[in-house]
Amino acid sequence: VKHPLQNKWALWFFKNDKTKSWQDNLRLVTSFDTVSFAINLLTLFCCYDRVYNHIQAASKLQSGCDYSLFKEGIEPMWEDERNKKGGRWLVNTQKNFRQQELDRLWLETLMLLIGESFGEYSENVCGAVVQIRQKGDKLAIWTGNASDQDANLSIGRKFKERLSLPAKLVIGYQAHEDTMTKTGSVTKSMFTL
Ligand code: M7G
Repeated sequence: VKHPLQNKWALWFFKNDKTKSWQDNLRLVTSFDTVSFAINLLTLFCCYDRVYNHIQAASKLQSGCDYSLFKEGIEPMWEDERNKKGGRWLVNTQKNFRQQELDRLWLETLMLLIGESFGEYSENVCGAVVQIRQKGDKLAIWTGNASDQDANLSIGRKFKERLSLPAKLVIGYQAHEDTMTKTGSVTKSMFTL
């Protein structure tokens, strides 16, 4: 029996090749809408020792790479109609965090999305991104409407709680519009948790 998921999801991979444009570095890996496919995929993400595994754990990617999981039909970029007015809850991690915790957090995030864990606000969720960076890896959930404070706060609380982040680690919600046009290196958060 093929148990359907509520949404169809697409996994994307970004590899930083400076000779190409940002959008040309983005590749669709696969899309799926069944529970069994999702479980297989999640298993691949955590079993990174196998040589035949073409999907590597996030922590094993090179610096500059991203994975994104988005609802089918939404491209993992600011320009998409469904992201344009949205924003993201951003978790900034410390350098030493990658080996210990990053894969666990990415798996939890994928399960939150695929499991439609945000109740009435699951519809506001567009996708999630993990970014491997020298200066500290990043993990984010993207939502579709930066002005919908109730939805975003509820999603942010659930995200922080499910990842079991230390209470002192502050996560911020940033509108893509602000990220896009930022002048300094830090985008101002609309709210923090
Ligand atoms: P990043 O990879 O999100 O963070 O953005 P990083 O600074 O830690 O590497 C780096 C750059 O990638 C941005 O300044 C943009 O030039 C480009 N970029 C990132 N995103 C998410 C987008 C996007 O959605 N659309 C476009 N056109 N460029 C993007």
